[in-house]
Amino acid sequence: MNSPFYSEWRHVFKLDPDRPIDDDRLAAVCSSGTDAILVGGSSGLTFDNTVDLLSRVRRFETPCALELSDPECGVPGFDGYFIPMMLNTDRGEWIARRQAEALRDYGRLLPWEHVAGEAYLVLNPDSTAAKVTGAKADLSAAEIAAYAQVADRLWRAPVVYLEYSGTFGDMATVRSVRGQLTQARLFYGGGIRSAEQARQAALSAHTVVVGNVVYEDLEAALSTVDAVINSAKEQDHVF
Ligand code: 1GP
Repeated sequence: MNSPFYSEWRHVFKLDPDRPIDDDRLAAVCSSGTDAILVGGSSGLTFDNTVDLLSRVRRFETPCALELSDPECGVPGFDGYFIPMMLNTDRGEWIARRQAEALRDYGRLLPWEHVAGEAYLVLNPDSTAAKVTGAKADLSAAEIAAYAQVADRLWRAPVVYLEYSGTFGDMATVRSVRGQLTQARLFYGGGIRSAEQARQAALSAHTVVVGNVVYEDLEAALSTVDAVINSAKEQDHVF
């Protein structure tokens, strides 16, 4: 079996189709040396704004994947698709119901060799993602580890995503989760606003996702790319 499309990704910029980004900023982000552009957001995604962003990113060679949380936004032509499944919510619609409805309607159209389930743990209670999904985000380290095992060992999800969106997470917890995973790849996202935070995240997770800072401080955003790639090289050298 071929390696999954995301298996080498260390650094990813996440862009939100619902947030304006001018051509210069988009060019800088896409030409930064990042491994991929991930298109996704917690609200305001439509078919039209998703197509628009994809077509603009396509002017560059950087791979581009979509987090497909709303089947209405199922735009063809991405290099890969992640289907988010929420771990820490009591609302079943976010665990499997919406996904089942999407597959009922669109499953036969999906390029399955480029599709991966993404088991999400939303850990910032103030984030839009937590509010939209009703996530119980205030978890102890032991609870986080247990949810990660559900995803990795029981669901065999290929990706576990620790989502601290908007706030920088606890790296000791992130490292501990990575150490317990048996087959899943660990994505970390949340609150990275500097090269140093990016470096710490790269030492803790397999893949580092950088979002908001792209829109707020481009220079800081761009500095995260080298920080992650260099940290990855250091680790490869050591191990
Ligand atoms: C959001 O995990 C990503 O889904 C990145 O988080 O926007 O806080 O960088 P930030």
